Amino acid sequence: MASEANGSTGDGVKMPEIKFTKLFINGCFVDAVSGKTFETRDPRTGGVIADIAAGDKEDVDLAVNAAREAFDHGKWPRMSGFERGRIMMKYADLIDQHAEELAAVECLDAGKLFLLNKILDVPGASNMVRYYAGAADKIHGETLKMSGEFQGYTLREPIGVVGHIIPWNFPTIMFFFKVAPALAAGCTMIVKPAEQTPLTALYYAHLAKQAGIPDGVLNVVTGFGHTAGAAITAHMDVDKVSFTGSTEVGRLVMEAAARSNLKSVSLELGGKSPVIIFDDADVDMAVDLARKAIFFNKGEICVAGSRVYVQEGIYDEFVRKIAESSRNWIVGDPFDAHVHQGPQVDKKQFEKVLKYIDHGKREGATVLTGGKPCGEKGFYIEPTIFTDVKDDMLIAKDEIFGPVMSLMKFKTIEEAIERANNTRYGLAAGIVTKDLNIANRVSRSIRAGIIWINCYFAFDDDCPFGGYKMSGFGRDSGMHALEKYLHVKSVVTPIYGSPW
Ligand code: TXE
Repeated sequence: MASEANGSTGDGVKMPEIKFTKLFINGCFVDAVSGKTFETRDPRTGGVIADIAAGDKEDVDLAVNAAREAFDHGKWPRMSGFERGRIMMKYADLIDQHAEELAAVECLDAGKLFLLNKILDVPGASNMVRYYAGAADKIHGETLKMSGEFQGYTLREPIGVVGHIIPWNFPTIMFFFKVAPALAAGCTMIVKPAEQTPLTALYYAHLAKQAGIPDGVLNVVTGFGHTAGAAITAHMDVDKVSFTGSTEVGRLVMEAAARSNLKSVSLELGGKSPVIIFDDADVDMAVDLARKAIFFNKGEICVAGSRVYVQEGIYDEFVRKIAESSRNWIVGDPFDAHVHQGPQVDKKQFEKVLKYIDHGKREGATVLTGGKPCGEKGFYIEPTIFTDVKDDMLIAKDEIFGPVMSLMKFKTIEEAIERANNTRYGLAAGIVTKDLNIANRVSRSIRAGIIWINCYFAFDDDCPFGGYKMSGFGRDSGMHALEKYLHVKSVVTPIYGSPW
């Protein structure tokens, strides 16, 4: 390992003080009704960072009551979109003012690189808030050309009380993927952050209050999935659940919605995304792209390019170069600015990834690089590349959610399309070629929600993002995300004596 991963903050970054550990309900930080807490841990060492209030059904009831009251009788859904946008702009400025501290808290809690949190995740979040702030006063209906003696128009109204259940891999970005469009739409909400990474969500709740978002509009209930999370999905007074997480839990969310009040559901779930590299590609560029596509954020990304298909003409050169380049991928303390990859988020994920690596070896795939944990303590794993992978091996089929690439060879464009689509998931795909026709043909043939041509992870606030197949449905980001938080109401009036 390039850095000692010894619990120091490296590079002199100030270790953040943990200020917020309680539930945020109706504008106040409060203990859980049960008084119970759980530990959030530092993945660099496994040591405890803080004890966090463990919300459960009673706490969710309180948060939903607060959100219901704020929706039914409060100012937020009733104020002009312009005024909501103005408050959201202030919220965005406050996020920027606290960027350094937020980035450090996120690094400590999630093992994500401090520097990237500071220059990408936190500013990305504030810009997302600004994007939707700008949209808040542009939510229009349409006029309807009705036949006969009627005319009509549509209103787009906030859907109501929303439950956002979010994961741990991008705690900041996921929070605002959900919260920013819902705020702009005029909804009120309860956020349940992942139990592994509750800290920044509580900080964002505090900043929301400072910005002037009224009490009860944004509530945060920390706790576990089977308790707090399940209580949100089963609640009779929650109008919508927006979920990002595993496909298994996505299924439970839908079941709970069906068994309770048939609340609207949107799901952003797992992936096993292909990166297809054609013979005409610049091999050095393709190596760099494929390396980042799987190792960025320690592979804990739903759109990670975990299946890499390389055409036979450049396969050998690609294998040689990617092996070399992944040896230069530095694993270590995420506070250290020279490090590329921090620790996996927790012991459970660390063990899950190692189990898959072990499985790959036993299935007969060849370890080209990595293949084991690194460091004396904490949850660090070497960037791992398997060759001789067959499409039906578990490592080529399951979402590993770690720094593990399956590298495969193909002959023809038709074969690449068929094998890329041979998955239950459909979140993302990458194509590397200089041939415009190949790029267009393949991007139309792949069943996935986002296709990157000669790039990867190119996100933008204006770019809708979500899955096909078992990667879920509904879109985060872009103007499409606003639609999830709006109802469409038709209003019809008669016209007497109209010649039309
Ligand atoms: O996910 P969970 P886990 C995938 C990835 C990862 C695997 C397991 O493959 O290795 O899922 O991760 C809440 N009712 N992804 O176990 O359990 C939970 O508290 C309501 C991909 O952490 O799905 C957390 O807030 N909520 C993914 C959130 O769901 C429940 C990102 C996600 O946790 C619940 C994360 C329940 N019964 C993991 N059970 C992506 N798409 O990016 C749990 N939760």
